[in-house]
Amino acid sequence: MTSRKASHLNRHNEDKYSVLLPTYNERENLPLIVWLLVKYFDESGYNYEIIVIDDGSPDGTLQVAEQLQRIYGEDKILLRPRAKKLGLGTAYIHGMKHATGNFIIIMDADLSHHPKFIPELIAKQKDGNYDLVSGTRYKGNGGVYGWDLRRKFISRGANFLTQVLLRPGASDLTGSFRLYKKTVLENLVKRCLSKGYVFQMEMIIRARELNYTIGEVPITFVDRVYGESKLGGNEILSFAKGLLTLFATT
Ligand SMILES: Nc1nc2c(ncn2[C@@H]2O[C@H](COP(=O)(O)OP(=O)(O)OP(=O)(O)O)[C@@H](O)[C@H]2O)c(=O)[nH]1
Ligand SMILES: *[C@@H]1O[C@H](CO)[C@@H](O)[C@H](O)[C@H]1NC(C)=O
Ligand SMILES: [Mg+2]
Repeated sequence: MTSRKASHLNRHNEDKYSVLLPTYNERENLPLIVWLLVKYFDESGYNYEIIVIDDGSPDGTLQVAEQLQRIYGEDKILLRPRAKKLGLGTAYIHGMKHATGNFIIIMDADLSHHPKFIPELIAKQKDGNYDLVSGTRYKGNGGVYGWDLRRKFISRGANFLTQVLLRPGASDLTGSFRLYKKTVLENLVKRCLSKGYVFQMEMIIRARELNYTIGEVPITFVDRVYGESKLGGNEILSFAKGLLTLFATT
């Protein structure tokens, strides 16, 4: 189907997609990710809004976001900043409170998640009326680019360990490129206690517990080019702790 045709078809669709973009020091990445989001949404014709949740980035990300808001309009770019870095989990909850869409898309703002996959997430959701659709790096054409061996090993290892321990019914647990029905996401975050990398995983585990249906779409994940990576020994340790806590409590 050509994009013009799709755009024509979807314009009268009642659904609205709220994209939550948490940012911390993403000054270089934000203009491009927003431009790509606008491009793919305009092409497909779906109604959308982009909610930027900046946690007091010292690099001036919020000022960049304000400029983008002037360019694309206040109905398309919503700013919901917080004064300081309070973590990803609460950033999603904060952003969600202001979302007006009946669907929520969660993704990283560092260009690791390409907006070109969003129409596929949406199509998949419609296909089976799934409660949530998760991008997966571990199925079909999915994959990871730009990671060194150490990082690939850690990610694969974490995923494998979780598969064995928790049998979650989804192939990519630590990824964070997902589409949720808003009511489903609200219900899930209420039940999720973990922080950091474990949060994404707990969301899937809880979804499984609540018998939510999960669709999957292969995605490629590209390592950030701009900005600093934060995966260190501390994160790995807290991930292991979180995983064991989940194992013990489910
Ligand atoms: N609002 C907010 N956003 C955050 C926070 N921590 C990270 N982010 C954003 O969340 C997304 C994912 O964080 P990343 O730092 O890319 O995490 P990662 O992909 O696991 O690690 P690297 O890309 O290797 O650094 C990015 O858009 C970050 O800017 C936070 O405390 N608050
Ligand atoms: C989920 O489905 C199982 C098996 O059908 C059932 O036993 C369980 O009560 C359901 N849980 C919820 C929360 O609906
Ligand atoms: Mg990243």
